[in-house]
Amino acid sequence: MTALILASGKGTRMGSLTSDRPKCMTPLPDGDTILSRQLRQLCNAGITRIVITTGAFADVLTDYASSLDIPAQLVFVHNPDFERTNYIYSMFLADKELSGDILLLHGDLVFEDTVLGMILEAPASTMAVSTTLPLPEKDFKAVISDGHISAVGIGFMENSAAAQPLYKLTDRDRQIWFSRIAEYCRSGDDKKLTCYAENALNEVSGQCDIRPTDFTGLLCAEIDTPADHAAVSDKLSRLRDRSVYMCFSSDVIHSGHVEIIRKAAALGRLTVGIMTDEAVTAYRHLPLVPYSDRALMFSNITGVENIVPQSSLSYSDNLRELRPDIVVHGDDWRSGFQRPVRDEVMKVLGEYGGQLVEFPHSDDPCAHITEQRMRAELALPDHRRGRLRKLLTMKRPVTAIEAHSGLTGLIAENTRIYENGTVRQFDAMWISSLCDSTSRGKPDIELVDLTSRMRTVNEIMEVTTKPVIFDGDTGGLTEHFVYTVRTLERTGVSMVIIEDKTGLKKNSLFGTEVAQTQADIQDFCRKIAAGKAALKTDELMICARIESLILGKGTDDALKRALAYTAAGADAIMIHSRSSAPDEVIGFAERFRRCDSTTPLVCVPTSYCTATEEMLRDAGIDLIIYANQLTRSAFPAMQKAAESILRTHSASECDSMCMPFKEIIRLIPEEE
Ligand code: SPV
Ligand code: MG
Repeated sequence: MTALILASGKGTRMGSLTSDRPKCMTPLPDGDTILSRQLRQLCNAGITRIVITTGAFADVLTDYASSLDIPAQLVFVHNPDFERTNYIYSMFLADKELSGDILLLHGDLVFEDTVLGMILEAPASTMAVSTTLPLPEKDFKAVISDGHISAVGIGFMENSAAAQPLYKLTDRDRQIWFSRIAEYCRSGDDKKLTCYAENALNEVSGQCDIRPTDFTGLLCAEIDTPADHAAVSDKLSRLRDRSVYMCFSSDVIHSGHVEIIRKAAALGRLTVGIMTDEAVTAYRHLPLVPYSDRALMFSNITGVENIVPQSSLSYSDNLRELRPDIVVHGDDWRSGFQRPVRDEVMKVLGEYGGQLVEFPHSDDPCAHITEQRMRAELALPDHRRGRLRKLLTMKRPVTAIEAHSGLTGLIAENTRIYENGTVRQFDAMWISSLCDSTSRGKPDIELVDLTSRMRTVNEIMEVTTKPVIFDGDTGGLTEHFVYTVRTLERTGVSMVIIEDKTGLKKNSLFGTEVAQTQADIQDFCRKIAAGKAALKTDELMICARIESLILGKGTDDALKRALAYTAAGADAIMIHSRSSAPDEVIGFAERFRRCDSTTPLVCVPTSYCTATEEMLRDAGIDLIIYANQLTRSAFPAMQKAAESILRTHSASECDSMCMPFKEIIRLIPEEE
């Protein structure tokens, strides 16, 4: 690519600084001049041919530029009429030296490498603009409509942003603009030689595709006056000391990460925040690679000076503590669920004058494939089984929702809501005996055999990655239970919950309306111990479910059983209740916690649905299971649709209750 530097002007506003040299030779800190800095930056960016237009002090400029030993071909185009023409005429004269895409810049422009990189990487023609800087009094403004620059000028126009004369022009757009410049310069009208070249551009901008590149937060400024010179020199000397912050939550490092880290490190001293396991779990899934390993991986990338933990999706705590000059992020968070996080970052940066710098998000196909592979790993039994136990150590409360088919499994897996910059989703799935039986049109009395139940489990596991909690009913005979736990363990189930009932089991929500017998404490303890002894790993959790409150035996009995069951080896205790208020569950939880502060406590708020997660967590509950809501909500919807067809003799009314068929056929994407 060829660069065109316009350096013909006199720079009269610079006073004595331009009495014996052109403005582009004005000195900057570190022994540079504006021009030597530009030339070095262009060469570093890979530009090998640079056309410089000269005018005032042409010889001084030519000798100076040639003496710089720049590893690029320098071509000088002299504008002999520089006194009575504007740079539009220099561009006209330089046209014969140009071909293909070009970079166009004014010789008095000082910018940092990052801005040049953004311009060069832009996918189309582009101009440097700042959407947040105040509009300058005298300098360029660009009108942006629909993501395109439609006009550039110094007058105040609607929808305009501060702009700087740094462009990349594709071959096509260069030809369109320069042809109109040629018409201006050949018109014989003096006014067309003294106007801005952008006047010609504005007449043809509709035919061009020039997009803004936002340099907000970065140095890109013209030097027109000694005051500009002082301000820019000051900013330049402070560039190296800037502090920069970024955050990562990824399990893998791919080229996109290395690239954005390189760009961030070019802006200053880079601190990388690594999201803690708890933070990643809250919004995505338990990371496959733990925090300490992820921190180590990122600390070894060139450019990373410092690593700190970031304990939530929100940056605010770290920003307030570290007060970085710049936060770097990909521009993909301008929309979507991370938008509120970005808004908060902007607010906190605004509190102390920090800046946000966003780079275009790169959709790296390799990164996508790696991400898919990681997801596939999450679904493997050995990866899935232990995750519930880990989750229980890092999150309270853990939540699970029932699933009884591949489809409901997908709802449990994929349903998310975005709330104040965080994501809420279920952590696990509950394979309810009630819903599994109901979906087969059978009563919940341990009639559906283990083979059929395992088919449901496998169907769900095939299309999901989240931990599975299996409703083991009574666990059956102890002699049978030991085989059940091995089957579940091998399949990758994370927890089996067995209830302390014996004989013909009926659903607990019948309470004492039906005859149900609670198991003998010692017998049930033996079942738990036998199940624990049968396990090959310590990952599948056996949870003992206490039915004392369901059967009207009271909290004392429940507590006595809970302590006996944990002593027998239960990994967790589930307390069940069919009361319409959560009081008895909360009362039990508080008493249990006084005796046992660690064993996870599980509850199923079906009848006491008014209980909030916060309320249950505060009482000491660790795992909340929403045991039947998908089945209970689907059944009336299906029944209503069926009734509507019968009533109206048509599917027309029912259609509005249904998901569009175009959506249902795409609901389950085929694997690529
Ligand atoms: C289930 O979902 O099958 C349960 C919970 O065991 S309950 O229906 O409340 O008994
Ligand atoms: Mg059940």
